[in-house]
Amino acid sequence: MERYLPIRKVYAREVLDSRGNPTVEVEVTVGEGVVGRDGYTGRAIVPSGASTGKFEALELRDREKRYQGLGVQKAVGNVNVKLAEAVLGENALDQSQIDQLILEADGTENKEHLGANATLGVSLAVADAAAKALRLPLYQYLGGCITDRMPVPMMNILNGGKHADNTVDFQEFMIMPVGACCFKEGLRMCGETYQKLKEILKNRNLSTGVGDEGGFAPDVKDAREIFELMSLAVREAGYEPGKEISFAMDAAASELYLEKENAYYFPGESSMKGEKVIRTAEEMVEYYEKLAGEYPLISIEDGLWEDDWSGWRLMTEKLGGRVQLVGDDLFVTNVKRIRRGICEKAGNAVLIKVNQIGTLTEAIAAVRMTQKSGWNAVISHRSGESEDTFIADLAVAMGAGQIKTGAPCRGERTAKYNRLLAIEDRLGSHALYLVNRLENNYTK
Ligand code: 2PG
Ligand code: MG
Repeated sequence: MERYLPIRKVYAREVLDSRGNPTVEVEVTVGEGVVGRDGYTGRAIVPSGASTGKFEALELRDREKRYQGLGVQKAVGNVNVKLAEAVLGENALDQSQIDQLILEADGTENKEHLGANATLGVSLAVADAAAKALRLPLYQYLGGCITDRMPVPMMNILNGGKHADNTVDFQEFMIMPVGACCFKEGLRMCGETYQKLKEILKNRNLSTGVGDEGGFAPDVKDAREIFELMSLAVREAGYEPGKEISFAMDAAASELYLEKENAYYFPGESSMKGEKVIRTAEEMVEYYEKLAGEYPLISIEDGLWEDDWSGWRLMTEKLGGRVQLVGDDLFVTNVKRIRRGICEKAGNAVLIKVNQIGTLTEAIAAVRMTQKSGWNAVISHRSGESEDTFIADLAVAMGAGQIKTGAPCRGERTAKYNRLLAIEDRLGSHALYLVNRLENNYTK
């Protein structure tokens, strides 16, 4: 690395996320001059999940009285003392070296010493500061000079599971504008469908309140009823389901899995139907096969729980040829688990969440391994988010082709969509949309 851009200051504070829980914000100042005069300051706010995978890097919480134990003062202190010590004076342009120093300062496999919320905050803020110092947009700094591929939004319009207090057991129901000509038009198509869905729910006296990711959270019976509502909303918005807008879902099945019964329990469906609804792994796969046969369902995330490798293999065998099977809790953005998935043919796509692994370099390694094997990487937000838009730039930088970042509602979600609009604007006629395997393999 020829140019030297020293890290001059690292500072963290406790701020709030979209659920009102504390999280870590980090500011990193770089530059050769006097701090505050001619330095450049990058910043990052760390997201936080609700349906977290058990193999994720550790999010350090204070476990004290304030904020019901969820304070992050220890993580903040770790940034301000240990991580600052580790990276001060180092070259911000050498991201992998910075992340290596962060890993060494922590010294554990899952970041349990300093907390992945501390490590990630520093890692992302360093990249942001470096981009600013070079006067490059972040996506270009991360992705290089030929960075032109806009992601297809995987837009959540109906929330359930741990993200809402309703009867919907699967966590996320999403739409993907696969027939759009560009990101901006895709966003419009999704936004219009979202508003139609609201009208439909209202007319049926169903709740139009929203869940953690901005999707509606009505009490409905089961996945079929939801896909019917979604199909209607798409049609009423003037689009053809399957041709212009396809469906995706995140079952978040680890949350439904009962170890004692080795099966998946559907509490909401059970209460709505007045009978206990429970499905084995084989029955889950059959259920998905039926849903994908009846509706334009092109992507299923976490269809089975996070350590059911044989179930995932079965699901991939039966469905992998026509449906994108995304591992979130299964892979946790961890190259070791992704490698196993690729070898065992368990899944065919990976959800990438930067805070699951705790440094930018490791997250990028996960994307690269995924893409190298011919799989799709989907860059994703967390259910607890902020106004930080790093993942929008990351999705473009990685040429990921897909981004999951919630509904067209709630500022922390629209911040990412609005950032992508600005990026597409800036790319102008160079911007590409839907030129990937998604189009070839998974569009019905
Ligand atoms: C998921 C995410 C994001 P959480 O399961 O994919 O949608 O939810 O951040 O709660 O893990
Ligand atoms: Mg998920």
